[in-house]
Amino acid sequence: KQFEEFPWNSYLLDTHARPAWVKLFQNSYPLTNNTFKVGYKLESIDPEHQAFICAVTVVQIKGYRLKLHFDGYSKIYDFWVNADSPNIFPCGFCSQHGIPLQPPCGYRADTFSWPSYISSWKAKAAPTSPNLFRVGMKLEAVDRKNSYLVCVATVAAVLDNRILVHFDSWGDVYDYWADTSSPYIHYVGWCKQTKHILTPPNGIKPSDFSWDRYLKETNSVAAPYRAFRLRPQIDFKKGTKLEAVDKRAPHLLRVATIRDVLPYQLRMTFDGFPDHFGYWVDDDCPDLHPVGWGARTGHPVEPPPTEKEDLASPCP
Ligand code: MLY
Repeated sequence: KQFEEFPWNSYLLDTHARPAWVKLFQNSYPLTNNTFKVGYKLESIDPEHQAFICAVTVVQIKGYRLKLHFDGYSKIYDFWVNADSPNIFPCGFCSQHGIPLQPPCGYRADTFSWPSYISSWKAKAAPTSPNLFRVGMKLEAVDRKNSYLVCVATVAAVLDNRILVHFDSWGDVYDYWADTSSPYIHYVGWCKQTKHILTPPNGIKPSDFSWDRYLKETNSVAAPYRAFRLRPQIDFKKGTKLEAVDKRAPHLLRVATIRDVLPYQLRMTFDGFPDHFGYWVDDDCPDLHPVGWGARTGHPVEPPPTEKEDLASPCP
């Protein structure tokens, strides 16, 4: 090991704190090693523009995490993912699934093809239950970039047990991939039933919008009620500790504490940093890990800064 492991045992004793229960994490400690290597090419959903699946290259490895670079583009767009991320695919995946691939900068989508390439990682697990969504079906979905809005939406693509949510009348920059069990997607009529305001497509007044008329006009159907398989919430407890990627420095894994819990969400803070550096994340966020994850996967855990380091932190 080239780095010192974070001393969780003594830290928990010193701070009189308990770790968040290991079973609460999606894939607590990975059973496989990260077999990616720097230089490997693959296809990845663009986290900032999810309607795009792009040609990317692994540029850095840290334990079970990898940093990906969009081929031909500036490295300011580089981003980190877990080695088992459901958003990365082997080369050729898009063409096998009839999905357009955004080629490296400077290449044309219609002529680009991956050179023969042998992937060294295992195939993805099969989807758990049949996905009843079909491209073109309508639904009511939370706009993840404006999360107070529930809007008229369409299934733009289907992949295993996920759908690409697209907002009617808007560009695809708001599109996002949602699991069929996501709490952010709802059946047609959900807003009415639960007394939420439904945001209609641009140009239609909320008071004028009617699903019946809209489905007829757009010659489309509502996604069936059974297609929505709302997952259970994860029972994280306030005050417990975990290891979390810091979204402001996504190459770092920090010591964190759960401060608040809401359905499907939790607010965490980073130990040694002021409370307002904390933020809300989904309870199934892939950047939350149990205590000991860094040590097991070969990723350093940043020790919380102490007073000595002259941070604006009110350490006791
Ligand atoms: N104030 C924002 C809201 C955009 C909402 C888009 N959703 C519905 C897809 C804007 O006008 O840009």
